[in-house]
Amino acid sequence: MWDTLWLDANLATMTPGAAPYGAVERGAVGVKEGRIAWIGHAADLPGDCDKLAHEIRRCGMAWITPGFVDCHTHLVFGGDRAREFEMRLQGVSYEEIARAGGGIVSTVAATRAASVEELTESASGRLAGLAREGVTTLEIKSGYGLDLETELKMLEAAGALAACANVRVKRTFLGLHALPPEFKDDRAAYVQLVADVMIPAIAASGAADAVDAFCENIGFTAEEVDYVFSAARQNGMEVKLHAEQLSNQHGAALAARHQALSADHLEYLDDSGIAAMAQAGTVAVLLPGAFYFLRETQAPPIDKLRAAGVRMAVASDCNPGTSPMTSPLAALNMACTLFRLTPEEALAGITREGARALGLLDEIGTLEIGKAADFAIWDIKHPAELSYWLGAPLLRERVFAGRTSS
Ligand code: DI6
Ligand code: FE
Repeated sequence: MWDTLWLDANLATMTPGAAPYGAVERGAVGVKEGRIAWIGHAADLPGDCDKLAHEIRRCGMAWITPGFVDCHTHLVFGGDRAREFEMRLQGVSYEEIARAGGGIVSTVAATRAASVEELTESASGRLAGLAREGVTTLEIKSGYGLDLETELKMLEAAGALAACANVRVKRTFLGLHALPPEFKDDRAAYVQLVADVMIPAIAASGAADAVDAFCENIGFTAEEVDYVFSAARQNGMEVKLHAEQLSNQHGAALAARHQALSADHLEYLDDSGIAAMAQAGTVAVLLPGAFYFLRETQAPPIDKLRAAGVRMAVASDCNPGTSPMTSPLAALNMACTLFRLTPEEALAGITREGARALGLLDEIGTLEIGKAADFAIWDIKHPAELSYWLGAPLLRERVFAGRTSS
C-alpha cells in the first residue's frame, strides 16, 4: 500500500515526450516513503483507491508540477544594498560602485560581521519567500566571506537552513567572487589561497560540493578561473561559472572545457561559447532577475542556444546586489517577457533543467516513478499561468518528500 494517493489533479510531469509539459490530465500520484511509487491517468489506477493508499488527497483538479528547483542563489548574506540601489537610480553604475569599494565588498563586510545564527535567520526569511512559490530544492553559494572562516560560516548557515526547513539544499563555494580588500595589491596570492588552501579544506569538510567563480572584468580573469577550476576538479568537486554577464570573457567555453554543470547569466555569450556548451552538455542558467535589476539591454542568445540544443534553466539569482528577488514565479514571467522563452521552456527551466544544472536529475526535476515526491500543487487551469501572473497567490500546497509542508 502507498502512504498517500493524490487524486483529481492534472499533472505537468515535465518529462520530455509527446505532450506539452508532459501533461497528464485527470492524473493520480501514489507516494510511498517519500518517493513517487505510481503516476499516470487516474483511470489506469491498479485497483480501488481506498485499498491503494492509507490516505487519499483530492486536489479539485489543480495542477501538480515537480517542486521548483532554484539552481542559482546567493541566499545567505549579511545586510542589504538598498542604499546602493538608490545611488544607481541617481545614475551611478554597478561597475562604478564596485570599483569604489561598494558592491559585493560591502556585503562581505556585513557578512563577516554576522554570526551563523544571524545569517541563517535572515536567509530563512528569503527561503520562506521561495517556498511560498513552490521551491523544494535550491542551490546556495558562499562568496561573501572571501576568507576560509567566513566562507565556511556561510556554508554552515546554508546547511542549517536545510536541516530546519523542508527543502533540499546544494551548497557551492564561490571563492572567486570578488577580491577581498586585504588582497587588493596581490591578486595572485588570493587566487592561490582559494585554489591551494580553501578548496582542499572545503572539499575535505564536505561543506560544499561545487565551485563557482565570477569571470568578469570586475571579477576574475579566465586564466585565474582556469587555475581554480583545475584545483576544484582535482579535489573531486563539480564546477559552474558566472560567465559573460557584463562582457565576453570566453568564460562559458572555459567552463565547458572543465565539464561544468552550468554556465550562468550569458548575456554576452558568443557562438564559440554556445558550441562548447552544447558539446559538453553544460546547462545555460538564465537569470532574468539580474538582467532586469541591472537594466541590461542585451539578452542572452536564446534562439541560438535553443538551436544548438543547449539546455536552459531559469533561476532567481537571489542576491543583495543584482537580483533582490525571492519569487521564482516572477523569474518565470521575466524569462518569458524579457528573454522570450515559451512558458513551457520557462517551467522546464525551473524544474527539469534546474535539476540537471545541479546534477540532480536522477532524483528530482520531473514527476516520474522512483524520484523524490517533491511537488507543487497550483490553483491554475493551465500551466502557462505560472509564467503569466505576477504576484498572484497560485500555490495551493507544497509537498516535500511526500509530506505537505509550508
Ligand atoms: N554576479 C551577480 O549577479 C552577483 N554575483 C555575481 O557574480 C552579484 C552579487 C552582488 O552584487 O552582491
Ligand atoms: Fe549569481
